[in-house]
Amino acid sequence: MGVHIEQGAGKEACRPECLGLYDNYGFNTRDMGKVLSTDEDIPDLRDYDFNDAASSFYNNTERVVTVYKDVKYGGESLEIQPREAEDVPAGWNDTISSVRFA
Ligand SMILES: [Ca+2]
Ligand SMILES: [Ca+2]
Repeated sequence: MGVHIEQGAGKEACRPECLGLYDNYGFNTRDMGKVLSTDEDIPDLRDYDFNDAASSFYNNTERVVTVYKDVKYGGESLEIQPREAEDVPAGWNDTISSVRFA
């Protein structure tokens, strides 16, 4: 399905079998914002105007996904487990620049 960006809140705003990245903490439930849903690798989130933006995530897949602070899978990385849904950890707010599926 590729990459979709829309306004939305809650885990249900993440498309099925996708990783969802949310503009704001708490899956945009406190402050409405954009959610990016993807089922493919994204080497550069600037291509989708979603660079250094994500504050929470929902991995709505059975695959491990790794997110990176720099484009092209560079810099610090964070593994997100299948079905994990969280605010980004300390030091990660508005830093994610690329996304790769295992
Ligand atoms: Ca943010
Ligand atoms: Ca970054």
